[in-house]
Amino acid sequence: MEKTFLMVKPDGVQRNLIGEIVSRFEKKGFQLVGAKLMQIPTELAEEHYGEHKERPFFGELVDFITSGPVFAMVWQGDNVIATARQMMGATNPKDSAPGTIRGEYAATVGKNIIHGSDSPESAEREIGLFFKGEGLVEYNKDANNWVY
Ligand code: RTP
Ligand code: MG
Repeated sequence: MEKTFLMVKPDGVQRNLIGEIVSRFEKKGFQLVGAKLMQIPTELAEEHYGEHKERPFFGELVDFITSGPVFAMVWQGDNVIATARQMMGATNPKDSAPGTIRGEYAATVGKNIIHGSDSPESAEREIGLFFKGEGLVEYNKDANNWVY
């Protein structure tokens, strides 16, 4: 089953949006298989955003993502990587559609609430970086097993 790495950024945690964001992915039908509230060490932030090392905003990006706790998650489901990106909305909130997470809750590109892996390769890399093969669970979600 496809997995992706999603993370509520420090601005989302500060603004009490963890529940709202988790709720959107739960209601969509994806399955949460790992989660933790954590403060990202600088080295991990630099590695996570390594593709942007040469960009002018790199320093600001690392400072921001390490500025407070984040809520790191792994979700699974069919096409979860691309669908989560659609649910997040465009990187720059000026372009993100109403109804998307960034479209509803973010106003600036530097503080855009949520991170999501952008390809199967980055999902595997980021899950490895943040969960190191630990802390993920496997379980069935069949309501008929427990509702009655
Ligand atoms: P993310 O990696 O955080 O999920 O965001 P993304 O894929 O939608 O966007 P990406 O191109 O990977 O950029 C990573 C983060 O860098 C910040 N950024 N700032 N000042 C700027 O022009 C600028 N451009 C990008 C954003 O916070 C973006 O989420
Ligand atoms: Mg990205």
